[in-house]
Amino acid sequence: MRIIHCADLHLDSKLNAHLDGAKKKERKAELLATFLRMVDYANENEIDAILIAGDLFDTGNLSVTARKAVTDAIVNAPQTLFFYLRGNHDADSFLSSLEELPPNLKLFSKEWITYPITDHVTVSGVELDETNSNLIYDTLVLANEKINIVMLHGQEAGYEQKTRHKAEVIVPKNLRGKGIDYLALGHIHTHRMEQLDARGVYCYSGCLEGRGFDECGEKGFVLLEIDEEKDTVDPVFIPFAKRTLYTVPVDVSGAENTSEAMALVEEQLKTKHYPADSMIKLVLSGRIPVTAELDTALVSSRFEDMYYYVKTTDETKPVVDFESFRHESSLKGEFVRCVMQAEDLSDEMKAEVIRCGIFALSGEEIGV
Ligand SMILES: [Mn+2]
Repeated sequence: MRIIHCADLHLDSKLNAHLDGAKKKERKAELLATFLRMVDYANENEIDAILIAGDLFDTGNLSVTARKAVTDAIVNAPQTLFFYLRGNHDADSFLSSLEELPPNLKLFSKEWITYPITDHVTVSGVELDETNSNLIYDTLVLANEKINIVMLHGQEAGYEQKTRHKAEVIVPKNLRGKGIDYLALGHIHTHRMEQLDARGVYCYSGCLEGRGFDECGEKGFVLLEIDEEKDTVDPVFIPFAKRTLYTVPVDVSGAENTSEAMALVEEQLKTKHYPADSMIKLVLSGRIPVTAELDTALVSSRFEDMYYYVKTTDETKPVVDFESFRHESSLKGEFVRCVMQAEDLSDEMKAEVIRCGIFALSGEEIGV
């Protein structure tokens, strides 16, 4: 038997925080298309069930397109069971829009529900909220002789919260010794798998597509190969995203202008071999002369033909070569000397004031 474990698809995500313009709309469509492609994969590879461990949708405010596409994908794959456990982002609008529940769509509630897939394999789950999240550990009862898959959506206790939205906490160690073979989790957007106890593992599948640069690297789902005779569950991560996001730090220390910075960026990109459909965030760092002009928009434009999307952020620190201004008998020189003597400014503050002042005096735009 083969089962897909996915989570955190966040369909209909507005992507406002991550992208701009037409790309936003395109990526939104791509998120949905990747879900549909995963269902095609299931149809083509004799997958018996798809576990959706929460956050199928990003909000309750669903487009007709997403609602219809997901419904049709489920209805048109009657041989595949869809186990849909709602996460903190999922509202009721999808389920309430269904005229009737497709027989292959299995849902969960605030109390444990166990579904047998075969005589020997079960899928259990419970949807967490603030009232039940502490109570689920004592109420889970599984048959020890079966292969037991359990689904939950929440933040692993002790794991740094990176997502912006509050979710219920899961304490995996409280689920030890319960007869779990595979604990399919959702909420954390990076794939990771850990030993639960002597018998089972717990696993976040991660999201199916990265949306922003806090979701870099390979994204996809977990394919479970279950051998009912040998009593084994073998999970394998399958990268499946249409695009991968990369954050690329580039040290541009010493660059006197945008051209020199771009040369350093180019050098760096040459050593990587990112596919042309990637999304790239260049993070420029290092110390550059206070007089250096650095135009991040130009840097992005320069490389945007090489990739699907490029954005650039400037995290450089300006350094003031005080000596070069000491004897300069110009307004700039006078200004720099004046700032350097200010006693109530930190060195960092002085550098920033000088940088802005010099650009203002040169008639350049001041990027702050
Ligand atoms: Mn979530």
